[in-house]
Amino acid sequence: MRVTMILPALTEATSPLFRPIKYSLFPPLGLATLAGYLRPDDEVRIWDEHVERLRLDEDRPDLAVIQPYITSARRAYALADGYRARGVHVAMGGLHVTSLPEEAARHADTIFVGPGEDTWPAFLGDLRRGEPKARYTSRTRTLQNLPPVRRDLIQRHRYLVPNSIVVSRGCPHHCDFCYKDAFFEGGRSFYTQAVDDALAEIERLPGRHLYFLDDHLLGNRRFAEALFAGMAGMGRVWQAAGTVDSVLAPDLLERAVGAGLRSLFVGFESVNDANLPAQRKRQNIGRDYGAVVRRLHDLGVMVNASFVFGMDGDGPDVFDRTVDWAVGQGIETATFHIMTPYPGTGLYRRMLAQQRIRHSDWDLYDTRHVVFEPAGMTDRQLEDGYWRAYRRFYRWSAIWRGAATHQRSRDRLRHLGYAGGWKKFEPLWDLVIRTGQVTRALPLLETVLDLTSGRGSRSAQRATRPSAAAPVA
Ligand code: B12
Ligand code: SF4
Repeated sequence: MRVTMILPALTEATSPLFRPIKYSLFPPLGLATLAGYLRPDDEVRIWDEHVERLRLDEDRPDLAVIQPYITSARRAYALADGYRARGVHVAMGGLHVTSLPEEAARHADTIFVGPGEDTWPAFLGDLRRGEPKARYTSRTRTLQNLPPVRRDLIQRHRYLVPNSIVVSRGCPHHCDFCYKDAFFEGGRSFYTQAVDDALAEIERLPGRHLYFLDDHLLGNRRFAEALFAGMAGMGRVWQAAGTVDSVLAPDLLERAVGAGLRSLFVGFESVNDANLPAQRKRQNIGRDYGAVVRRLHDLGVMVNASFVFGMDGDGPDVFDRTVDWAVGQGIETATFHIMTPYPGTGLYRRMLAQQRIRHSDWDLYDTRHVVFEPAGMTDRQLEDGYWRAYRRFYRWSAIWRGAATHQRSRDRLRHLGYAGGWKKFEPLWDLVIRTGQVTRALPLLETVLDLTSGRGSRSAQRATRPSAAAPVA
């Protein structure tokens, strides 16, 4: 069987003028995971429109597999329509399809609702027998006995972070604005690989650097402890995401650092305590955010802080307050978002009931545009404030001020290198991407990440691997 798998891009990512580095960070891991279920004699290719031009006219496979995110849905549907017009069977799945199956079904022969580990192999069997169904809905949630991810189909040289990896699905929490509950509805919403399988996948990855794309790598303590114990001594440096409560949990972060954690994405979401209960962000309520940052920094872990603007408790002062706090804490990088009600989420239902959704132009659901009616400010104030926050946080004076908060000179240097490197040299990154040299920058990233006093590694030596740790969650 001939199969083409496509990750479509939003327009900005394909611009001939300027392409932000974030679109050349990670390969299409979801598609490479699905490709693992194909047979060795199937002829398969993965096209990632973020990094290459698609050659559609010549392409007439037996099956086209397309993965739309909300911002690329329009492009995904156009590609799907084109393939169907050429008589190709089109399959679509993933987060956006699960949120809006009826919309996606208008452009596909088969759609998948929820994660694909059970439904995708069932579909492939049906298709080979000539009996594909129009819709498959996931019921069985497990990461046991997965075929290996087809990393051989990934063009590693096109990505700064070719070693992205996921060892779990979902998260134990239920934040109102998050896509997670909608995607995993009808089954378990947090489950992990067997620790030995995760370690084997890590062993297969060349080089030192890893980026865990798991929603919450620290979400299952037993799994995380066993994973970190298994990774200790591998000499990896890695980045991941975790919640504020997991950072404060005793002795878990130490083990992560001992296994090579050097930077953590943390969802602080809001410096306004009043916003948290409405967003069901229970794991953040009453937590001392300053203590979270200090604990990470004390262990040599850089912080990538995520903030959402436009919650109902936010007024026009929220932007400066957030940036001042983040800079004052010495947070190295920050990601700001305008609150965006994704279809399928609790937030979307609430906004819809209050008639506050402005439109369904998914292109603009990119967390940079206001798509709902804010309570505490105008649309203009919200969008301007969002852009101002980025400018203020990443101006050199703020980067210097943030770096100066660190006690150790290596941490100050690392702050400057990392924050400056990401945001101050975007045109240089653009050039590096266009000349196909992006992987050459990986050793630099590894060096900057590893500029740490390494205090945490000692604690990890103490960590032992629990014996009954294999299948967890
Ligand atoms: C890495 C990442 C990115 C990367 C690159 C994406 C890539 N190369 O895949 C970058 C940095 C470019 C990025 C950018 C953005 N992202 Co992003 N990103 C992610 C992240 C953290 C991980 C994605 C991933 O690799 N997951 C691991 C793989 C294994 O899972 P998967 O891709 O979902 O695939 C599995 C299933 O979905 C299913 N499946 C998927 N497709 C199909 C198809 C078929 C036929 C079948 C059967 C099954 C199936 O099976 C797969 C294997 O298990 C997710 C969060 C998350 N946890 O998923 C957000 C996420 C996908 N991003 C999101 C958003 C909003 C964005 C941005 C708009 C944010 C912004 N302001 O810039 C942009 C624009 C994206 C675009 N191009 O349109 C949202 C999407 C919401 C939605 N409803 O679509 C997410 C969920 C985060 C969130 N806030 O909720 N992102
Ligand atoms: S902690 Fe993060 S991944 Fe988990 S539900 Fe909340 S926003 Fe979603």
